[in-house]
Amino acid sequence: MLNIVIFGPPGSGKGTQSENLIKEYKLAHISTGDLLRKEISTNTQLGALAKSHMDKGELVPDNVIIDMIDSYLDKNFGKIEGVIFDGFPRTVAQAEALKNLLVEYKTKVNVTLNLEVPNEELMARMIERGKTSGRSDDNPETIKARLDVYEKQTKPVLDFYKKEGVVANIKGVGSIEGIFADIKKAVDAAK
Ligand code: B4P
Repeated sequence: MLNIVIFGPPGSGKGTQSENLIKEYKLAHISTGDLLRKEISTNTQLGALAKSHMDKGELVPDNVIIDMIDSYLDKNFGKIEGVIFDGFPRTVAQAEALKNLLVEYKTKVNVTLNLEVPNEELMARMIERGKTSGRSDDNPETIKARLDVYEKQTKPVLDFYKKEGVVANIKGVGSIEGIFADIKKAVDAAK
């Protein structure tokens, strides 16, 4: 199996580059952000809970997210050749839970792609995206909160994966194709 974590601050291009990864490697794609937005758009109880956090730029509670991943793996394992984890894990507790879940399936994270993008660029991208995305979290105030949450709660996940020896740093500024070429090199080296 080939399991990839695509990691980086909000707006760093995780979703964008995941689309390229899916085409290239025929892997399953799980975006916790997309799953949560689907719950919101279908007005579920989980969606209402998620929205109350996402609109403030906060993370959705770990137990909710871990349950989503657990049930996804439970339903799909055996049918897939690997997974792209996009926007997950976002806390050290989530990273530990993922490690334990993958051990159950006798597999592991092969590579964590760390997309590096300066904050000014992130802010500009998300403000631009907000003009057309309709995402209620793509406004300057919430973006600031999300960047702050990233620094405090999500960045430590990188140290977790550094200890595991699976981090590949990728410069996330430039053309989407150019960035993907670097990603491909890192993934091929980890296979
Ligand atoms: P996500 O849906 O994961 O969204 P994101 O971090 O904002 O975006 P991403 O990095 O995928 O950026 P994209 O490619 O779209 O999370 C949203 C929220 O959900 C979180 O704030 C949190 O509340 C909640 N959540 C999700 N997962 C969670 C978890 N595990 N635990 C707890 N809470 C969770 O790119 C952004 C923009 O940049 C796009 O418009 C794109 O076109 C543009 N772009 C991309 N690459 C570019 C490039 N090279 N140059 C110029 N522009 C580029």
